[in-house]
Amino acid sequence: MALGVAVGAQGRAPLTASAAETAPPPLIPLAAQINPGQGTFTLSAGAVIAVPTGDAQARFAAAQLADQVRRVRGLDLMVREGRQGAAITLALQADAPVTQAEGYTLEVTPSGAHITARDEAGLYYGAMSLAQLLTPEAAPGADQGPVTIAAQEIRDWPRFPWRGMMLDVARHFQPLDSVKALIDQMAAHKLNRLHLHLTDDQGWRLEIKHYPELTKVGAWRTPPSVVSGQSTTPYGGFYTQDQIRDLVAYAAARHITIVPEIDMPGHAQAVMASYPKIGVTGARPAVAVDWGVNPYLFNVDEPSFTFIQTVLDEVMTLFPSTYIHVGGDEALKDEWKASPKVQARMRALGLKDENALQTWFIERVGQYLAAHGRRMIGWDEILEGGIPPTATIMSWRGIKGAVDAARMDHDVILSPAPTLYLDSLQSRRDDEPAGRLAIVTLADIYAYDAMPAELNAEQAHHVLGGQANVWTEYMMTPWHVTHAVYPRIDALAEGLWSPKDKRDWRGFLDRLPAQLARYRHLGVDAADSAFAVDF
Ligand code: TNX
Repeated sequence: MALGVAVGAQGRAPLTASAAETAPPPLIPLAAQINPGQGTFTLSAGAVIAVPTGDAQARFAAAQLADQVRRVRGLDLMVREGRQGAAITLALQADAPVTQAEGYTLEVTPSGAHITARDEAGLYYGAMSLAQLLTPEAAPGADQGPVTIAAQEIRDWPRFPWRGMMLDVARHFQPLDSVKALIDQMAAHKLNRLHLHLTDDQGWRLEIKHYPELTKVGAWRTPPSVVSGQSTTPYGGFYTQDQIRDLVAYAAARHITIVPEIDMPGHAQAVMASYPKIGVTGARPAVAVDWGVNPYLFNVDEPSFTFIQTVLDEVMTLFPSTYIHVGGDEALKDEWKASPKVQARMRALGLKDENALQTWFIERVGQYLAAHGRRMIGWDEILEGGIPPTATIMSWRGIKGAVDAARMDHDVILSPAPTLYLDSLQSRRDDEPAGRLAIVTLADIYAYDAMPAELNAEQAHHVLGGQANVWTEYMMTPWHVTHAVYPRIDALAEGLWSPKDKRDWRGFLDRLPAQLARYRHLGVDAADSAFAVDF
């Protein structure tokens, strides 16, 4: 592969004790502070990781550390309670030096490595950093046996609290194992929000007990011919509530919150295919087989809100996330314009146009969520009729929506197209798999700063962070999702976690080969076309 700068680093000789002291720390995302120490620490097979008695979360973090070191380096480590004879320790400490949420201290001395944190997420991220330090090799064959790393003290904490990825499981259903594999890598990269786009015109992917047709009908569509040949077997899938509970717990153990999205009032054709009366016209379309923006909208009458609230009741039971995403994007208003009943309701409510009606609609849902202790997120289109008072804005059409909303004292999350749209192509290479026409390279994502320069310090507090979105119109297989995500996730993670003044593109490229080697060991098929551009 044409690795550019990374090639030199990939051919590097295995680390010796003195090289370990000078090599770039193989950390992605880079830590906030790294202070060099004296000497080196060597870890051999059979070494012990000690966790406090009875701390199940710390034990899990230690087990994850051991698992990564075993799979990437081939070293077996043991996890046990009690510090006696331990090479590595993990401990929650109320007075740990790093005070920021999710932060940690990792102290490496010639006799061991010690992680302390004030919260469990910090302990977990300390373990993830140590796993990277212990798997530093880029050169094939140099990555087995005892490992020697430099003595150092790392103090680290996140730049943003919201470090997210969105996965569209509606356009092409994504199997649970693939979602879990994504969660594993998000956690290793210190990302902490997985936004699942669960519903769209092309499919409804979440079992709702009150409305079984949503998954009996709405989860299936006529297969694309490339999949089916001549077959007419329905194409799609959905997650049962038991599967979702398992997935939410799997993510939570890795300090990731799953944020569900139920898209409304547009992108709702699969709902109308299942329950036509919830729509404006009452007509029953088929579940969509094509992409783009379709006309089907939720009605604005009471049965429609009863439906939405009942769905959200089940969603809130399944997903503990404070934030629930209600979409709000790309809702063409034609059906609302053409319906005398909707127009009459609009006038009765004193609303001047359909954009104002959308704001009223979304705010009504937001109030329902607020009454249940949750908070509503919507895409930036929900600003068009005036900002719904309870909304947090996720800005995708550039950053204007985020800037406007932050100035109006609303929290915001940045995920602008095309830069953070991982359905964008990575290169102009002939074998680049299909995607949106924009080319978004690793360097583009690395250069992206989720803090809009337009905001003053007070408004900046409203920026929760950013996320990259994996829309799957083009991604029929888990392989394609993997190709879109890796290694661009590395650039994303560094942008959202590491301090702005630590950003260093060349340094990132020096640290990347070790990460690519980890991907190889873990069977993650990262896109080499990410490097087929001039840096
Ligand atoms: C716009 S981003 C959409 C999605 C598409 C995506 C394709 C947003 C809120 N809506 O429905 O999948 O573009 O990149």
